[in-house]
Amino acid sequence: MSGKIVTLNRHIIDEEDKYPEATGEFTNLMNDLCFAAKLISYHTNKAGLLGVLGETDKVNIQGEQVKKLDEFAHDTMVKALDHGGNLCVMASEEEEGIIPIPEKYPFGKYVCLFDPLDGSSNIDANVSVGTIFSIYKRISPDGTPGTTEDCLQPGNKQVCAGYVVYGSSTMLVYSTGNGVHGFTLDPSYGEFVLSHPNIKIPKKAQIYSVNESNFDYWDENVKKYIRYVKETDEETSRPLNSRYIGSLVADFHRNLLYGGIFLYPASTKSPKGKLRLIYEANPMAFIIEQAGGKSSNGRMSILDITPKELHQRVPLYLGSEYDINILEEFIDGRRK
Ligand code: FBP
Repeated sequence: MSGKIVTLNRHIIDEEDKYPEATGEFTNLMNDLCFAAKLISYHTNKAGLLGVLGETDKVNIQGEQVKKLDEFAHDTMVKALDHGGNLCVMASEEEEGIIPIPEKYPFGKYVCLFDPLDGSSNIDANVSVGTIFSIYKRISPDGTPGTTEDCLQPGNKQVCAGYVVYGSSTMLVYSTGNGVHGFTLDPSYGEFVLSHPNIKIPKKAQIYSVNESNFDYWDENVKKYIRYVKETDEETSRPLNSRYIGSLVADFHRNLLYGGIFLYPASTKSPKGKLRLIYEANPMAFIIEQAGGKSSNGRMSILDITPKELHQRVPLYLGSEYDINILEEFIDGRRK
């Protein structure tokens, strides 16, 4: 590794120095989040040995059977974040309502929304999974318990977003609005070290990622776009290559680095889409737009949608601007 070694902690402190009004609360919050990620990474890597594979007897608000590792990741995030005095409220994919900060702890000025373990269907097969997080400043009065309204802010109000991918190595990728930076966990000394500074998505996609088994349930214009990416045309570098893992974090991370478009359209099976706006779509949209790409629900940027419910779903498209523009032209009929 040439040049200076920049740990995540050092990077966050340097980022915070850009904000003269900063109090250190954000740095503390990110440190707690980073600790949670290390603990989840350790358990994910050793899942088969620690008896955390398989299901619990619980069903979550999404109607999904809760996996043991889902539950572990959720509990770890809550326990790592609830007592530092940095948060006023949290929300998680695994919890129906908002997660209040216990009265015995101080109420901070930040809000954290998270998907503790994304890609649950892949856990037991040792396929990459992840954690997704989104951070806002509170809008309710300081010093009081946070509210649902604090959690339902549009994505363009995020002060930070990111994800951790537990794959061949564990990486944490985040942005505070000053570009996108990736850190690799060195398990030998337990530090996230800067390995991918200032990530920019390639200008054009070479990959498309979608669950094509839903093809028959899609809107005709979405079908037309998928047929378009599969046609042969050298001039526009088509066909795109098909890659789909079924873990949003893993599919997104690959496409961010290699250049690709991720699609989870609405369908007659899921008329509002499958993926959740506040702790899946918004953080990934923040990252892709910070990396020079574009997010969309087919008509507008994901970041401009005002959430109405905690577990609201949304059609989700993420990729380079060139590819998302073409997709939107198919969806609104400008392209046939
Ligand atoms: P959770 O695992 O957090 O519920 O996430 C949903 C998810 O697994 C995404 O990671 C992934 O992109 C999508 O669902 C896969 O859905 P499908 O199996 O319908 O293709």
